[in-house]
Amino acid sequence: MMTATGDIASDTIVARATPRGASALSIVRLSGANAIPLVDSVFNGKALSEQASHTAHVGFLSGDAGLVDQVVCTLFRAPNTVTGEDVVEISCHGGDVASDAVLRLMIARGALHAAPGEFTQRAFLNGKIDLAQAESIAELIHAQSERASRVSLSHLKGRYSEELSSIRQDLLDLLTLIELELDFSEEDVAFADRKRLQDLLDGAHSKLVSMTGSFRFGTALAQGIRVVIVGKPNAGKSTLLNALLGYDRAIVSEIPGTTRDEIESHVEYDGVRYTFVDTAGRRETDNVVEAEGVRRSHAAEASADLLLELIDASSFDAGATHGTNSSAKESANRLRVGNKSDQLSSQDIDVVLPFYDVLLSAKQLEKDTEAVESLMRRIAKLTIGDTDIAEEHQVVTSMRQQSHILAALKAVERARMAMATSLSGDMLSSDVRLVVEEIGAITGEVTNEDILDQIFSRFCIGK
Ligand SMILES: Nc1nc2c(ncn2[C@@H]2O[C@H](COP(=O)(O)OP(=O)(O)OP(=O)(O)O)[C@@H](O)[C@H]2O)c(=O)[nH]1
Ligand SMILES: [Mg+2]
Repeated sequence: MMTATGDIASDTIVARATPRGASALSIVRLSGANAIPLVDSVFNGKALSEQASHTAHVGFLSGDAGLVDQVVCTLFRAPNTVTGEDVVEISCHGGDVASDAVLRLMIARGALHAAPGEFTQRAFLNGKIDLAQAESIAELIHAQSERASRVSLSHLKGRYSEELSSIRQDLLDLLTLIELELDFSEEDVAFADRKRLQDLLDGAHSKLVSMTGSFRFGTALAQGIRVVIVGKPNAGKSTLLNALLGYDRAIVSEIPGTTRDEIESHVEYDGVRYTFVDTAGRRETDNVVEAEGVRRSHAAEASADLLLELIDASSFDAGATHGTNSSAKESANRLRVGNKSDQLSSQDIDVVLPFYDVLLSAKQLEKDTEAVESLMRRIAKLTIGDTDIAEEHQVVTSMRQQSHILAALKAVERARMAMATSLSGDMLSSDVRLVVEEIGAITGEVTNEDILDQIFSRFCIGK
């Protein structure tokens, strides 16, 4: 585990811990070796430097220009603090005036204004949290739904990191033995239990596979899902949007070309935020306003995670209706939705059914919450896959982590191969080492030196 450098520990940083704007209270927070004496020098009340950790003290702050505010200072002494350094939280009066004055006072006394994420960075450098936890703090702040914040919280609690660390530690132990074998290669000894290594690699493999599999869900949680409704004028796009939202957001009319501007609204389903975008109908038009709408709807398609291609199934014209030329990015899913099924006889339905992924009546959907629910399920399945993830703490939400997990997975696969074909211990050890490094990178553990340390600390080989 890394420790803080002298430089960082001696710099005391300060920042507003609550957002700007009107509120009952604001909090200004300091962290660093000088945090307590610094605040003490402007605090009229008890001598803060003599007070115990985790205590709160009321008093007045005053600077050269006089009284600044009446405040409560809460002291947290290192190492049991959020950053691992001495921390003072100053609760002052709400609004920007008081907190700005407190901030200015602290900076005048020598505190440095914190850079973005600097408190968290110090927590990491002081070994209070690992990288995955640091990332989860950022996620938590930006969480778009309750479920997203639950996942971030469970990462923060550290079980995710613990599981990764324990896989890594087990592999590291075996790696040590494999490397020891290499040192004795002429004598042909085997210290490392191959069966145990095989089991560990298998275990790591299945855990990593389930983690990468959760990334789609993790990203959906973190960023939401964008669903764009496209189709010809009058297909019923706006009607479908309204049905999905559960209220009349878009104007619906029998006049083709009703929707000109894109209309965007959000729905939370199963903890994920879905943004639905209603667009102008696709057609050639001389009307400049409508033409601009059509141009924009093509642009909207490019940003979609899923395209709902709506087609008026009641004016079904076999052969003609089904050519689509969309500019949507290749990866976007599509769902071909036949609309206005209420206009079809059961015979018609049999005929048209094979042409669509879903056949429905947007108009009836407005009164049928169960049908909306089933459409949402379908949409969720297409965009996220399995959302029924029990092990919330294993959900991967960061691109950085995902790339290390993928790299670790590749190395695990190579290591298993090396075992199966009993290639040289050299190959095996370099692959296992890679797995250890990649897993370590997720939580920010240092690896190369680790391995050396372990070899030298556990075994006195004497050479
Ligand atoms: N019978 C029937 N009519 C529908 C259904 N869905 C929509 N409509 C009607 O079709 C017409 C067009 O609906 P809109 O939702 O405005 O269609 P749109 O695709 O948004 O059209 P533009 O905005 O012009 O591109 C309206 O008169 C709706 O009432 C449906 O399921 N059944
Ligand atoms: Mg419309």
